[in-house]
Amino acid sequence: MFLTACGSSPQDEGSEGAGNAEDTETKKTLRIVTDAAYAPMEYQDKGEVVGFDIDFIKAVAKEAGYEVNVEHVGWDPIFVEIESKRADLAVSSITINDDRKQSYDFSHPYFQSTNKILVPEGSDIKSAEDLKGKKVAVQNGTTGQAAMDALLGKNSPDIKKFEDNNLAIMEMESGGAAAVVADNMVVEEYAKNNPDKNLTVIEDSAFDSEFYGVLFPKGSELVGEFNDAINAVLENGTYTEIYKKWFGNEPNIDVLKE
Ligand code: LYS
Repeated sequence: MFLTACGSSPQDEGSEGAGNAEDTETKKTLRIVTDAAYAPMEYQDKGEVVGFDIDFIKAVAKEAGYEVNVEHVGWDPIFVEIESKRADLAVSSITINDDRKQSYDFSHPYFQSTNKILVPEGSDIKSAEDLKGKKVAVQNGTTGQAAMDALLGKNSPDIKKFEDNNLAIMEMESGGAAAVVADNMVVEEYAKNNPDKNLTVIEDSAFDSEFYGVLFPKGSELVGEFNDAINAVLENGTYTEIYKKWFGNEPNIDVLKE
């Protein structure tokens, strides 16, 4: 039988096929949680969770020797699932910041990002400063919300918070908000894919440069293994391949090496 004792007895050593013990080991399946409402980073397509982050984490997990099961749970639940250790890790365009680092562990940065402003074409909003006095829709608990808290005041009624970013965009489209503030890739992709909606994306140097990391429960033993695997996919061309598939151009990998 294959699945008896772990420590092999001496007579096993000469037996046929006694090569790599890992070959016969079943790979552990990790439970990965995400908020699949942030295209093109993570979203649902015909009931499947897809996106840059999903291809990325699958490649990294494969490199580290794990099977994965990616589950859409929503943004706020991600943090509950990770803190309670019900999930092994989360990948969801999650910006590495000091606040989150107090309660969670992060991998090395794997993606650079910044907040940008999405507005209808012809809007008089041309900069972050112009958002003052306007209703702004954001996803609750994001760096976009934090940026608006800083700009408009923490409990400003002008900040409309939504459970996911698609709802924030819908709020603007139905006239309930003048703008959406969210990560650049997401608002740029949305404006580009919906030309009939006539939307414009505004950048402003007032928004910080941010880096996404894989989120783990504090003290997770997976962090080291995943950092090694991330380095490997960055170096062996897999990351570049996935990046090109989703964004059509070459990534700047150097910026990820702090
Ligand atoms: N990168 C931002 C953050 O971490 C937005 C993430 C939103 C994901 N649905 O706060």
